[in-house]
Amino acid sequence: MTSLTKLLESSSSRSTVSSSSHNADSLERMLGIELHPEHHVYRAPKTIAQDWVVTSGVRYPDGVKKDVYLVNGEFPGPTIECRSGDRLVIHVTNDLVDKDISIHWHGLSMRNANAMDGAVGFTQCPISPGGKFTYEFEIEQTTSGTFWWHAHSQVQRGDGMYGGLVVHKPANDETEMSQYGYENEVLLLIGDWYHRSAEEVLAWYMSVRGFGNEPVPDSLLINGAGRFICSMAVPARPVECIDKLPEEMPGILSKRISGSPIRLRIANVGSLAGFNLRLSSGTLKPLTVDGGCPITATASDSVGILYPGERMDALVMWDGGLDSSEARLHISLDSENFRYPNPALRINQSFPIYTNTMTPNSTDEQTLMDWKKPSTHFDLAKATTTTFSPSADMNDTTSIIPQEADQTILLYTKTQKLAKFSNHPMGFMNRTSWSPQSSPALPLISLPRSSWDANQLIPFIPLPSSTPLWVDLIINNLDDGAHPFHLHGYSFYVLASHRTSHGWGSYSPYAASGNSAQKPELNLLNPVRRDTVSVPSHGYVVLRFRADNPGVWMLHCHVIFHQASGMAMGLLVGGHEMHEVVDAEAKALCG
Ligand SMILES: [Cu+2]
Repeated sequence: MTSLTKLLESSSSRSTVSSSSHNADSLERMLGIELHPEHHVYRAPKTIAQDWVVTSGVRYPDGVKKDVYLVNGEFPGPTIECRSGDRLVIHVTNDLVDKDISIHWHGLSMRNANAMDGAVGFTQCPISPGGKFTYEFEIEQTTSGTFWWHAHSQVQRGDGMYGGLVVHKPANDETEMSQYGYENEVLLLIGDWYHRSAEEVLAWYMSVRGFGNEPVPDSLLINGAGRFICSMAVPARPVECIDKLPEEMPGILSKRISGSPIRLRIANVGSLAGFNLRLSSGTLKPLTVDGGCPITATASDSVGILYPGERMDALVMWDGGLDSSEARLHISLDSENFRYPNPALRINQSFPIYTNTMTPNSTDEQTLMDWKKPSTHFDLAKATTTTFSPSADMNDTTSIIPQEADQTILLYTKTQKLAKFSNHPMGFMNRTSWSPQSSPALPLISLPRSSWDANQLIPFIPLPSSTPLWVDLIINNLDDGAHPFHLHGYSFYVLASHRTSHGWGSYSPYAASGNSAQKPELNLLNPVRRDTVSVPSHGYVVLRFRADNPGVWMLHCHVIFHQASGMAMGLLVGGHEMHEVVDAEAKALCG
């Protein structure tokens, strides 16, 4: 087989051909995943059942050979499109030879379905090779937006076990298409990429050889495709590489939908880096963050930073130039966590909007980036919502944010290299570095709280039958880089986010004096509601949520190396004796 055939075969593993139209243009390949809101927004809720078979296989996502995870033969895995109120039934079969797996549904509340959350160590034993498990849960009527699913076992997410999950908002008086004024929706799963396996990369990070530096990625993928320049490979880390010809890189969009208003749904599916986005011509108008929280934003030249785990929807504002075959989407990786040079990585990359034969070399690409310095930048960290209380809860007066929380959980997070742990970097939440429950090695959900081991930092939040409590999570970040924290089972209001340019900036409501006693101004008027939030370096966030969803829910940094080295904990909301709710199939996974 020639290398070109191999490459074409690998890049055609995911079907990108639209089935909605029958004219010849519809056969044009596109990199963006075209969504079909019209199939979902007008219908009644229903059950969507899918069979997923997980395997692995050799692919050349960016031209470099790598063993990646496949779901039904695809990388990335299947895109789930549904509407609020749908029931998902996903039958997962693990056809891998020697890897245990689990799937997490990032951003969904999993109400009444804690055991389906996919968090190994918390809510399930992993699915072993040859094993099967059915994830079954209902998406709440009030939930809509851009979500994604990914492995929550070891570091498999870093090797491609992920996919998109879009919950369309049903049309009531009007559709979101008419509300926001777009005709097409396109999903972009964007993330950094490593040429070695995530296990190898993690092992390097955890060894003393890495000096605690996060591994710097090699490449960047959109929907599983990128373009690595083979000559940039580092001699010490040889790769099997095929340079992609320009015409082998499909455009993000198809000419068929060019000029029409387009809603981009963008998720950062990467392992480490945040990124900024920019169009070579035209602007982006951010619409929502995470699970559909509407934000106030003007059309801007560039938008960012979108951190790992976070999502953003934006309207493409055409200025005519985007119709040109030179139009490109620029992605700049945020280098905050890059502490040593990786000559293989191009931090600034651009992807063609339409399939064409022009591909700039890296010097041209840099020039292109400089060519139009953004005059307007929209800072996602400063976003506020358009509604006092996001529309999903408009009829729910109990969701109006109170002046004070009923319970406060104060957290400090730090990566430490301690002599007693042979100087391996370990992530800590307060004084606890998380690792899965051992002796008995069972998920927490199946054990009484009294038998959880010392690596489980899981504050208890009572769930009174009358009114659920409002809880503040204060996360102080004592490290040099940002940590994007993700809470399972909930979304939260971001009441404050503080970054210091120098020195230390932490906050404790219990401090009587000193810098950390200074109470921040809390935004109770129009805070964004998210499920993943970047905690700035030497800064903190104040998050508030109504603890009305019982279960044991994980809270962790979404940087895969931090999560895997212990920067994780949980919250237990209500019910001490939840092990009674675990069903027979889940029990069987634990052998
Ligand atoms: Cu982190």
